[in-house]
Amino acid sequence: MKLYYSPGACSLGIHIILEEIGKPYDLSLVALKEGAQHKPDFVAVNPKSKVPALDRGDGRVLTEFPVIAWWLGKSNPEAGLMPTDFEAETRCLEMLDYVCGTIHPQGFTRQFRAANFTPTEADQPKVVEQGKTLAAKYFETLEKNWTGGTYVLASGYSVADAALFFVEYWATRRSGMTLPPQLAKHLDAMLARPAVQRALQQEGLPA
Ligand SMILES: N[C@@H](CCC(=O)N[C@@H](CS)C(=O)NCC(=O)O)C(=O)O
Repeated sequence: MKLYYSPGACSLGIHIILEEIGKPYDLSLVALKEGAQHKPDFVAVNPKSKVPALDRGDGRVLTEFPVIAWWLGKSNPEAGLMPTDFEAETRCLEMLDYVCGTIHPQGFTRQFRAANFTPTEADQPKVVEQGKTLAAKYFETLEKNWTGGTYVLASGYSVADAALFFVEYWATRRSGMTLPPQLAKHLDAMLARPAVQRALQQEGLPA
């Protein structure tokens, strides 16, 4: 398998899942800051010009974080990263969707790519503030409705934790936000996992 990633991008969550699974895989750098996602060699891999993208080992590439996470979890059952109980699996997919479909784009893409949300440069600081406000609101929603223990699902550790981790990491390391208590504990629990430490180190990111 080969993961196309950019250091500190949302692909970090998939990188963590691969480290948790522990099977051999390669990393292929797509330097977003240099616009590598738009270069023909990567567009041939993922025409959407986004990371993560996962070559499953035979040239068949998967895109979209929730689907890659689900596929990795299901195809490596021994790693125990995708709940087997139907209700718990459904809740896992629900969490993946909330992180990747709402918190990431509405909360953080607004902060990191403000120009995508307004044609007027002078309005960009307002877009960044709006992103922070939304991200804080989404985190509060998770905090108030937390049904997990240490990890976000009541069923235990899963790919959903790797997803929640990357937005928590952005919030605290890039956005200067303070997480509500339960999410702060979740972030700490994730940082204590060797797989998370290895992924951060391999991407050259601070713990
Ligand atoms: N819907 C995609 C979104 C992935 C995404 O937005 N990735 C960002 C990095 S965090 C990216 O590749 N951005 C490149 C760009 O916007 O030019 C998913 O869930 O995988």
